[in-house]
Amino acid sequence: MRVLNTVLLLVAVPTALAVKTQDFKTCSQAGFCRRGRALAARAQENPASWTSPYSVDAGSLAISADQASFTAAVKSSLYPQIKFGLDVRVHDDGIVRVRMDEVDGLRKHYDEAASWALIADPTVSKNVKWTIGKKEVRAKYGPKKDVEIVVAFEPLKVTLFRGGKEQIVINGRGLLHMEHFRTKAAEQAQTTEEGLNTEDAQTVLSTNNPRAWFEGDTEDAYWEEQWSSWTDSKPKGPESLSLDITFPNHGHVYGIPQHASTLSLRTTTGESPYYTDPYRLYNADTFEYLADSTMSLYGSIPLMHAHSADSTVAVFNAIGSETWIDVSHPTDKSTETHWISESGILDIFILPGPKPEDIFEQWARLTGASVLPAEWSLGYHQCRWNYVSSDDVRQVQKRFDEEDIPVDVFWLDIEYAEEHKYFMWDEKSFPDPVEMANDVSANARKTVAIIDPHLKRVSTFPVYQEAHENGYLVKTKDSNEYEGWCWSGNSAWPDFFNPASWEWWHQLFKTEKIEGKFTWVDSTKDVHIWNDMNEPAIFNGPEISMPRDNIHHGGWEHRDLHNINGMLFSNQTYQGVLKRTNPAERPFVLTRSFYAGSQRFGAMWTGDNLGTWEHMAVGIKMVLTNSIAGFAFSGSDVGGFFGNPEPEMLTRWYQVGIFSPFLRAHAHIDTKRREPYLLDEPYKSIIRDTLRLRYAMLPVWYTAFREA
Ligand code: NBV
Repeated sequence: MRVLNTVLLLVAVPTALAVKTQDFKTCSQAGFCRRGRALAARAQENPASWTSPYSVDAGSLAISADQASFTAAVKSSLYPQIKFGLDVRVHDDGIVRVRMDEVDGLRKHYDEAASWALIADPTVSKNVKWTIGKKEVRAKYGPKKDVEIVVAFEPLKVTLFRGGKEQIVINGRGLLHMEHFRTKAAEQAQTTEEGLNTEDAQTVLSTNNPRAWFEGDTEDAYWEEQWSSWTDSKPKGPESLSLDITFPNHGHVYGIPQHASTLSLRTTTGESPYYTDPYRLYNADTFEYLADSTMSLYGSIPLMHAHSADSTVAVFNAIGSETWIDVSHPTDKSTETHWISESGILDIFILPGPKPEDIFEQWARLTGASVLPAEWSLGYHQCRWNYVSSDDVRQVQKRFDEEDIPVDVFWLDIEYAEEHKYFMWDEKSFPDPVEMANDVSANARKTVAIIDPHLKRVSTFPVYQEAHENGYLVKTKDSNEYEGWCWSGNSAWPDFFNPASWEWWHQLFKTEKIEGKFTWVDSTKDVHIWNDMNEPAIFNGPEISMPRDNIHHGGWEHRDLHNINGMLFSNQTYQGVLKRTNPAERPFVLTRSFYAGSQRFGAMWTGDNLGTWEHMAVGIKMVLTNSIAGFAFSGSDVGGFFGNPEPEMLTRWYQVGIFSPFLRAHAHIDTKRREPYLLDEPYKSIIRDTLRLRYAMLPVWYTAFREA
């Protein structure tokens, strides 16, 4: 079978197809990741002498009036003048939130990631009492009072116990480091004081420097960073966050989608690592991605489950910037992880479990449950890039009916839109979009059309024009409207971090005329939406995305919130579609990019896979991993996006696809048509039966979603 598969693979996909790895960074090409890994290496070289410089100032500890939380000052022995504040609280369902931020710093670390992910401000438990000891503060809680959270003062260490057994340990390995804001000048003066010649001061901290053992002896990519042909200006200087999280009694960790990798996460460090780079979270358009890799893909959910036979716990690291996660297994029954993020505050949620189903409940209470899909959206979706005209759509629908193959939804990719100005139909090929949608609806089916975030910068495109006039677009570091290159040519991107833009976006989806405003009168309430390229994907940007020093609402840099960007786009699309009907009908929105909380707004798919057996297989693991991270409404392109699958592979792919929550066949513009009715027997009938099995099981799917 293996040999056969390889032969089929060669037939199906030319070998040249593979992600352009040179377009994406490895850890060693990202300054903050190098610094984080170097810190871990120094700790490992000096296990006896290594201690975390961070400690809690016991005298400052203040327990809240309701007893449920406490705050305390934290300091680093390396920078006694820099202040940090710690805030620890237990929610009423037992989740522990640990926050730490720099206090009165030169600038502010991005602290809004959790506010986008969470459904509400969690209520704090009334049944927790902290006991302050000499060396630590602790609280026992839970229905059996067998859960205990202990915050040790020196060095700072947070441990969750259950039944006296360690579950989660934060900073047990002393890798916690929140780089404080500094100025180049202050750094120079400081270094000079310590006896260095001024010429070297900017780049060399010297091995005599008491801080060098911890921070390293060079200012590695502190103030500017070159990569490929791009320069990242880094006006705020170093601000990364390094954090070790250990599960001393859990041999398996899961989650942190999205990667094309195994379900149980593999070792990335140590003697014989399976991977050499950490798992990366940096939403990017990694088309033709590898089928076994830690490379980042289109979405990021920084939630990790740790599992053993008798306990499941989880951590959510609420961070919006690029994050790398090293995983190692010192023994079969324990796991060490090291999280390295470019910017942001420490904002960790500890989910105590103890069973997997408890974690799902705790996660849903925190970030929301999966949206309850309209039942039709659990049926079969037929897509390709592109159905080229309204008559093409009608013809495809007719062929499905003639062959009695069940289908519920017909999709339109970017070529429906004139010059890729989304919402605007290409009048030559789609002269009658409303009639076309109605012809689909006449058979109780739906249409899905794509709306991407790149807005063509021409005054004849009202959507761009309105965004431009209202100042809703992302800015460059010099406060100009950012211009990038995408399908629509020279384009701009809406900034949904600006709440003022939301109403404007919602109104675009209205199907009735509103005087003086653009609304989508050329659509119907049965046209639902596909959001693609929302990482955002930008052809001429670094790593096919947006420059990190671009500026969003509130003055935040793109680097701070990059991984959250895609979720805001599908969220606002969902709200717009929801509002266009009264009483509201459930919207269907598919998104490629996502973050923690995206499950509230629709479905996701695993992006541009290849038509290979490896991709068919890894798609299953990716969909399951997404479910583990609370985003159940997920699927992979059936048939593979790139390549022309042989009939057997395509048939097998349908057999796999009907067991994923979201079921859509899709194909690249350069592929041959492959709608199931085009196949010869026995394949056509096998696929028909396969799809009918899916439909026979719809009540099971619908009920499972209700329960989720
Ligand atoms: O819109 C065209 C494609 C789409 O078909 C695909 O599903 C997306 O993942 N899109 C990416 C743009 C670029 C494809 C090379």
